[in-house]
Amino acid sequence: MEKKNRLILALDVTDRENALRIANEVSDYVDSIKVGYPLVLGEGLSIVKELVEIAPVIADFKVADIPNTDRLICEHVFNAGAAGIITHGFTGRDSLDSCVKVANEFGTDVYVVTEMSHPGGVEFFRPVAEDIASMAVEAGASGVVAPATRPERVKDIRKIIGEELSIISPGVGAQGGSAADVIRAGADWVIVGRSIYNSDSPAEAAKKICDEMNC
Ligand code: U5P
Repeated sequence: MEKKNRLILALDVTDRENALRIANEVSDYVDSIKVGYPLVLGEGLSIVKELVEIAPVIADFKVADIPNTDRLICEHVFNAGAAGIITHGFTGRDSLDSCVKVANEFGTDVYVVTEMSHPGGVEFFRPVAEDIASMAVEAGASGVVAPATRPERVKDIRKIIGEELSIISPGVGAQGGSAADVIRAGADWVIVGRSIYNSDSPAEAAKKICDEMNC
């Protein structure tokens, strides 16, 4: 993903019309659009084909299954035109390897969740986040997902993954995190949803976050 604005839009609206309107409004300010279950279950995977005309798409399906099922999911997502996919890591190295293999065939990116951004994200993830980050490096993932709600954890995870892998970081705005703080802590991109798509002016909201990050 080309680093221009350091902002990824989490497009968790559930209908096509709003999705396309918001995506078009903020396209100057975002490097990518993240879609997940809310939008894809609402409108089908074909929405990805439409959104890639506006910006590169990352599919946040937090893939977490056996290697064969993971492979099938990744193939669908990349055939639809997504430039990247978010996977879990707790399912183990063989499952992650399967996703990375498909991504390499398509020339796309795999981002692995390390520790989630919501309060419950510390309950089970905290003790394994570093191990998952190391595994992401060893498996040849493109990057990891780490919490903007805990910039100190982004710092810890950056130390483990080094400079080659990217950190994409959700939790800014609605979840309480600060874009500037988490970029300072070592994130490459922030992922922002509600603060942008629920705003009366998504473009202004996106611009404000970009300004905070000096991009
Ligand atoms: N997301 C998180 N935290 C994680 C991993 C993913 O918030 O640890 C996703 C959410 O599913 C949502 C987006 O799509 O990032 C954040 O949205 P918002 O809180 O900015 O509305």
